[in-house]
Amino acid sequence: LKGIKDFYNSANRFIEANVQKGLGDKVAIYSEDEQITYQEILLKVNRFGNALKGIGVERENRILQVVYDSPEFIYSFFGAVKIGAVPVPVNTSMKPQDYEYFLNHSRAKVLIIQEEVWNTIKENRDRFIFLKDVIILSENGCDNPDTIDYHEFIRPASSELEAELTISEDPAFWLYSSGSTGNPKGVVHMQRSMEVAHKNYAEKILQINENDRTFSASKLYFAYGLGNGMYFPLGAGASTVLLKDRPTPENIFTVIEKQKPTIFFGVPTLYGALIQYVEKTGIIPDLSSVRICVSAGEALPATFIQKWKELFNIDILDGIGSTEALHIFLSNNIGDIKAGSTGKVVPGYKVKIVNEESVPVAVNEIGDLVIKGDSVSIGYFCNLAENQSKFHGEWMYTGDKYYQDEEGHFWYCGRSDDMLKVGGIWVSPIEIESTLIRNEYVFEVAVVGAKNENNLIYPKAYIVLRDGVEPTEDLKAELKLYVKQNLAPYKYPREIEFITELPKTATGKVQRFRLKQA
Ligand code: 3SK
Repeated sequence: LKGIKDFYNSANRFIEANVQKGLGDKVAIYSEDEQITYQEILLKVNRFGNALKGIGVERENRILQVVYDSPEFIYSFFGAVKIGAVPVPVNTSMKPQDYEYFLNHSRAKVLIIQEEVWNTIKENRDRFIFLKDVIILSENGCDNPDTIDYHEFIRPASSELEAELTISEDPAFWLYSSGSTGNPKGVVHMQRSMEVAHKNYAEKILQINENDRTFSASKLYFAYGLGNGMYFPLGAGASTVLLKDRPTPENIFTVIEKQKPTIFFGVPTLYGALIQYVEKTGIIPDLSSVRICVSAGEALPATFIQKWKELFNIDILDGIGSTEALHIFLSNNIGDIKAGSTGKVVPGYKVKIVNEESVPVAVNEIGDLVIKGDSVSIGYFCNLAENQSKFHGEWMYTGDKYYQDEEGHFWYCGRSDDMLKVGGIWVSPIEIESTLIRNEYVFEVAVVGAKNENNLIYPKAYIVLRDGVEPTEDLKAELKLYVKQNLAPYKYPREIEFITELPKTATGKVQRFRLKQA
């Protein structure tokens, strides 16, 4: 047939293939007290897909998902993908105006949403101009007018479904990328994207296999969590542990002890909180099931890697990815960890560090990190300006400043727009932060550029002190001296402000732009 390439539908690859391989009876999902097999997932995916078709959903229609980490997330995601529709998972703890933005911007025809979240936005329904049907997930049956109860929706639907004839470059799902400023961007991913990220990172770096059981503190609606908790384990015929609630040290440790994952995924702030919990309570949870831990989202302080190893005898692999790349493209390796660095290029990706003229810089020189690889997004939906600035042919500008050392390890120096030129010299706020975080009084720190009376930039440190430490002027002087003693003296923060918590995005990234405005 003219105009038709080889067919590829990722629902077949990640769900049906496991049943065909004979894993139908294997538990794929551990979710609270439920255990769900691959065969059960396949039937529910098929029913959801058929039910969507029943209300007129067609290929390429978007389905906005506001769904907790639960089996229903996986059924609705792959049910949509299987019929060629495009699931758009978003954060479940946003404000009403954010959901209005997601619904109108994505032009989703169908919304699947937790009942308590729907209750916060239902009065705005006539503002959702493309939305036709609302499917409600609730604990005890739903009595919301003009909506469809999820269980009623799938109950009459057939559990037999042939996948839509999509190709590897078809749009398969979107994720929204929050960025530090502006409206969220709809990042379009292809049918092949999950397979590529799985092959590159999950197989080659994590060495994931059928015996693994993953547990991600980062939620499925984030690019990081989506791989960690869904398509990495399913792609390997392994299992996933899902946690509906917001992660806390207590529930993370409880779930690990109960469900015994082999791979745990977190972000630096969470590792910090877990370490602090152990240090404060003196309770050392049993993490002996875990063979490797992973961190991403921002640079992981070397001290966390060391402390985690001392407490649990487990390594943390630090890496960096992006929503646009779908998952991690620079990473440390099992048995080859350089604490404080982001490691090396994940096989399957190509990476360059370039100057303002797009020319590669020398070893140890800071520049912009650009990457290419087959899991990189085909672009932002309806956002010409951002597409033009970010995507240059096959290469994508990550917006991160990096340098590479003689041994090929990459070192994070901050976002492109966070670098500070102090007295004509580039200063990395991250370098100052990673020095201050080693100080015994400091719990968290963010460094931004502030302006003096002559509009010249100087580094200012916002510091959250450890519990019980007094925020005195003497301590400020001591901390400045500490930086001067540990870094080139010109890098010391000219000003220090003690605050009770750092402003962060939902993914735990420090929002430096808010500190800059402070
Ligand atoms: O922030 C990251 O490092 C990351 C990692 C994996 C997938 C997505 C993201 C944003």
